[in-house]
Amino acid sequence: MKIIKIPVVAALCGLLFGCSPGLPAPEPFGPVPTAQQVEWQKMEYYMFVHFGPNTFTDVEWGDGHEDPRVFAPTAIDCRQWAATARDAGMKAIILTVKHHDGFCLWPSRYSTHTVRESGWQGDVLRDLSEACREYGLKLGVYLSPWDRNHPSYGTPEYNAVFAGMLDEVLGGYGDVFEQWFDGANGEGPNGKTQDYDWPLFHQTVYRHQPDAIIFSDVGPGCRWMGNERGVAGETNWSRLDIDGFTPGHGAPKGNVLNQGNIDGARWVPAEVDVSIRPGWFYSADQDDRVKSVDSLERIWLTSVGRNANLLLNVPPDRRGRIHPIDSTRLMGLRERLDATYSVNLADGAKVASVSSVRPDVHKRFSVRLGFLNFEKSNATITTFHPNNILSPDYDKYWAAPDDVTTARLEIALPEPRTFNRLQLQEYIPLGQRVAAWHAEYWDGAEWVTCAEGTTIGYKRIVATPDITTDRLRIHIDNSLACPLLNGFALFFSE
Ligand code: FUL
Repeated sequence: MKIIKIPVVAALCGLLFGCSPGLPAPEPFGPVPTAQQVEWQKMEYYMFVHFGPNTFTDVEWGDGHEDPRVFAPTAIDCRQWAATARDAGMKAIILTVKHHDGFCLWPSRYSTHTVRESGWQGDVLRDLSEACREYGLKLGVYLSPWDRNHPSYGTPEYNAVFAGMLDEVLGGYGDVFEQWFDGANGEGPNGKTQDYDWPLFHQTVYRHQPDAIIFSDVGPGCRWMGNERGVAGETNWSRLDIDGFTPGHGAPKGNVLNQGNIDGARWVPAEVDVSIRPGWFYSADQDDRVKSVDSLERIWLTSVGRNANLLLNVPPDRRGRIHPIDSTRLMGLRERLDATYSVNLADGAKVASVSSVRPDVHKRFSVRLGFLNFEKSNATITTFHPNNILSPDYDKYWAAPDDVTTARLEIALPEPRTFNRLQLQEYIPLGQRVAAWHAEYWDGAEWVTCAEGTTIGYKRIVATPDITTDRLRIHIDNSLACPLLNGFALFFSE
């Protein structure tokens, strides 16, 4: 009896219930970010802090022989760094707890070249972790595997030493959102280079900080984007092939890091690291070469505006404080960004027409019982409605049907408005898809192209001439799978 019961019930259901067809949410396309990588991407902007003996010796790469007593900040104040970062609109600080000279900014028991042996008694990492907590910032650490001081460097023992240092740093100071691994791998004090045990290093990071993003030339959490000028590729895929590559000498070519791989097997988004000064470490003779607000704003467009996060280095001076020139520039940039990006000129707009929308799974169904026919209908669902591109809700997106790889959306503004920045966003939790797009505006007589590009990714901002219009069209000219957009905005920069 039991064997036939199920098919009978199933058959009856088939007869009695009818469900209109529709499409479920799109399948992920290619590699997709982890939840941590999506949250990381939303951070957009954070501070790099290079600080150590080099600050006191005016060199960029200490050789590891410097007397640790040279490290002697006179008025160190990590709360001042945190206050500056917060007021600049940054979300975190990443500190060089050990640079290539091997000097540890915490009193490591694995080294005799640390703050403990220095001219200053304390623990910079402790102070900064407390300051970050106080100011609502996340904390990240840069720990250079290359060590020009440690006697075991260049021998297998060093890998255990380095893992021990990671244990101390990642296990003793609270949450760490990003572990920064420098690719530089030169000779140590005994003239040898080191064969790094990356699997051991990664396991150690994840054991203490399972949610951390690991930065290196090849991720796996995020990648170096190939230059220190602050310029990510105009084409920038968050996908990368990393099998067979290693950080440093074994890394993919610079242009690959800069643009990613269109069909890369792993999700490894780009991070743009650049210094506000010519050098990474503070040097008084560079006080007159701090980047201008204009230059920083250009970097914003070539980093955050090109699907990358911006890690801007602001090195404290010999007092152990951020120099007033640097903080003035940071606040100048903040004012400029607020003046530009806090007013979305697409507010109140509607998508007037769209070439296609993904139908919802239709939630209407009918029940037939003999001659009785019950109709039950939920309101029309608009899960993938094109107006979602104008919604501030990150997880609402417009989607095309599965087989559609080109599209056109026409946007009507409530009245003519003047803009010179156009911003698009793809819904990356389901993968990166768009490979070519352009935008047009109606000039009163015809459609005129005002922006074009290849990739979009998490965020793409394009500077345009000043344009006044009440109608725009976004064309997706090529998408590797059905496009999903969750953001469209217009801004004006004075
Ligand atoms: C490089 C290092 O060699 C520089 O000194 C700096 O720390 C930069 C962020 O990374 O690889």
